[in-house]
Parts: sequence; C-alpha cells; structure tokens
Amino acid sequence: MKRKNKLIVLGAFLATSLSTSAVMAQNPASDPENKLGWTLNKEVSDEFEGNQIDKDKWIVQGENDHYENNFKGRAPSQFAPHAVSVRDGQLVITTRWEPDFNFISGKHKGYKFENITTGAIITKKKFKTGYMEIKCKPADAPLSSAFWFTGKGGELDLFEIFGKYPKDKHVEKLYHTSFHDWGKDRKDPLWGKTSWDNKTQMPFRLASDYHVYGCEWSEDFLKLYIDGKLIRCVTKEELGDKWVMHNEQKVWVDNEVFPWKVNPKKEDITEKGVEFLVDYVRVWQRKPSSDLTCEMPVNVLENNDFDNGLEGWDVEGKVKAIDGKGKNEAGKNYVKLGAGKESTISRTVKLKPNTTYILAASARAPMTNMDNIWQNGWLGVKAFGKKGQQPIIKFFKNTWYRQSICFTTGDFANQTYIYFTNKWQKKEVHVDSFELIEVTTDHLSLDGK
Ligand SMILES: [Ca+2]
Ligand SMILES: [Ca+2]
Repeated sequence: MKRKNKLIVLGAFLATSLSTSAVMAQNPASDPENKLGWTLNKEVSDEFEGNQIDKDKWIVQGENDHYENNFKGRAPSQFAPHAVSVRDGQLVITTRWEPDFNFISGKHKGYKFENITTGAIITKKKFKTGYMEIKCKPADAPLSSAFWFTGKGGELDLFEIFGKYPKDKHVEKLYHTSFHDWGKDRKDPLWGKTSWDNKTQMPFRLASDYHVYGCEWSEDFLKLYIDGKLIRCVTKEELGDKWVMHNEQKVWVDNEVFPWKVNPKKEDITEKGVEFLVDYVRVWQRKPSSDLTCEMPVNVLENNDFDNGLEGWDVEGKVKAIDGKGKNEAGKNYVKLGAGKESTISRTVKLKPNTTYILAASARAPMTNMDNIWQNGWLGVKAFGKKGQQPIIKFFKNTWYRQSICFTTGDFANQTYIYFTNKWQKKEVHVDSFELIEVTTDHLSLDGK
C-alpha cells in the first residue's frame, strides 16, 4: 500500500514539474507565476548554451591583459582566461594547481601570485534594481565560489561559498550575503569593508548539489532567497548608511582563494582542477512600484527581545536580563550569560511537521579580542524530528551581530527545543532578538492586489 502511494505521488510530481517547467521556464524561482510582471534583461543574463563564453556579453578576466577594476585575482591565485569555459549548457570556472603558469610578479595583500590559476567573468553592461538569480553548484574545494555585483561605491556579494572548510565544517553550509562599502574615502579604515551581512546556515552542504540562489534588489529593500524560498528581507531604512546599493551594477561570477582563511594545497585543487558549475545567470526587472513590502512571516517567539525580562524562557546557570540603556541592538533589555558557569537560555516551542523554519539571534562575546581569544557562545536547535540533526552556529565577535539556522521539521515533529549557551567555555556572552519564522514559498505580499 505504501509503495503504491509513493508511485502516485511521484507521478503527480512529474506531471506537475513537466507542465510548470514548460510554462514557467523563464520565471523567477521567487515568483514562478510571474505575478509581479518581471522581464528578463538579456544583456546581463545567460543560459550558457553553445561551446564558448559569449564575449559580446562577458568580460573574461585576464583576456588581452585586461583586468576589470584592476583585480588580477586574490593571491596566491591569479585570474587566467583559460579557466573559463562553457560545456553542456553550463558555465565552468575551473581553478587549477598550475605552478608552471606565467604568473605576474608582485604581491596582493602580502601574498605572491603563484601555483593557482582561477577565473572570473563580468558583464559588460550594467543594470539597476531587479531580481537576480543563479542556478549553480559551487566548487567542492577550500576556496570561495561567488556570485556578486559591484558598481560605483558599493558591492553586494549574494554569496561567497566555501565548498570545503576543514577548520569548521559548519561553514560549508553557510549562505553568506554581504554589502561592502567602497563609497568611503580610501583612507577610511572602513573603506571596502563589510557594512552589513546575513549568515544563514542551511541544513545541507552547499557544494554537494545545485541550488537556486536569488535576491531582489529594490530601491527600498533587499530580499534573499534560496530555491525560491524567502529567507531574509532588510530595508534601506533600517540599514541607514550601511546600505550601499545606490548605483548601477555589473554581474560577477568567480572563484577566489582566501588564504588568510584557508590556503589550498596541491591535493585540494589538483592539476585537473575543481569546477564551479553554473547552469544560468538571470536578471529580471520590472516597473518601479511601491506595491511590495519587506514583511517577513510572523516571529513565533513571544518576548523575543526580553522587554519583559526572562518571561517565557527557561534558564540554567548564571542568566540575567540586563538593561542595555539603549546601547543594545533592539529594545530595552538583553540577556547576559555570566562567566564562571555553564549557562543556557532556552525554550520549547510548538511547531508544525514537515515545515522549514529559520531560527536567528543577535549575540556578542565581550571577552573576545578577535585576535588570539575567541570565546564562543552558540545558538542551537534540536529535537525537531530529524534524526541526527542538531545544528548550531557559533558567535565569537565582541560586537552585536545576527546569525541564523535554517531547519526542516520531521514527519512527526510538533515541537522543538531552541537554546543559546556559553558551554563549554563558561565565558560571558550576551544575546538578544531571537527570531523563529516559518519559511514558505508563498510569500508575495502585495498591497491592494
Ligand atoms: Ca544552462
Ligand atoms: Ca532586547
């Protein structure tokens, strides 16, 4: 009986996916019925058909000794045109161990260009606002595969994904988005630095498979998606001068080495190379309108900001609600987990089965110097009906920042346990602004429609 049910379900699934793919092949994963009236901007989109890169559309970094923005690669890796190819309907960016390559002399951020060749492509045309989407499989290696945008004064990295990160396997699941501020004076210590970011840890390794990553960049907000699901929205208003998306942008797709994080060796890269595979890059645009909101699904946690002290929360060890006197991130109070004892703040929450959620919190670790002392606090979730899954995400900076965990409940789950703890180091950590939201694909909230 069970088996028969499965077959029926599979048949229905195939029928649905065939009919929808025929009709909606070119619609955004965020809006499969194109309710918002998106139009594909073909100048900055590509399906990567044929057997070579379209050079009317793309700049290949290093070709004819031209390097867009004078960016030659992040040393030790150097951009080389032979790293870029098109095969089986895909863009292939190959990073290789190639010590005999004729590397440029000089250094970049203290590292010599040597051993590693890699690739980047950049659109010739610019665009301003829209919905940007890529379907891809990042290189399964200790380097960053990235889909990003830059123009005058600002940069949006929709993702920089480390396929492998031996020091901390959690990083291999991290969907990390950031803004970089290039609008400041060159002498300003914040020039080019991250002005805002979003870190969401997915329940899977990102380089293990293809996923669809998307974002909507409007005049007023930025929405982040994975596989058509909305995971975050932030407004220009709430970011203030951290917002950097004021001008037209070009699309970038590349592999880069970040040697201060992880410096790949020959056996990681190999002479044959590791590949970032991209099925397509698509940018849609629509008439500017104010009919879309940045509303996220409702936060199911009451007293998530501790305005009512510790009401509704379970605590163990040294846990106190502290008046932040307006200096903490949100509202009146934050929670302090004191030094000297293992301390945890937690609660059991009712949830739906077979449903995807995002758990987020803001935290800081004041005893960190972020140099040789890395005191962790960590956010975690467990007992949601998925055997063996107990995801955690660590906090180790001494300023307030937000991170999140994406998880999907099992068939029989009706509740879960969420917590923040200073185990096992027993050092002081602060936490605030817990958020638990249901992630849905049906998230288009149109005013007056
Ligand atoms: Ca394709
Ligand atoms: Ca608060």
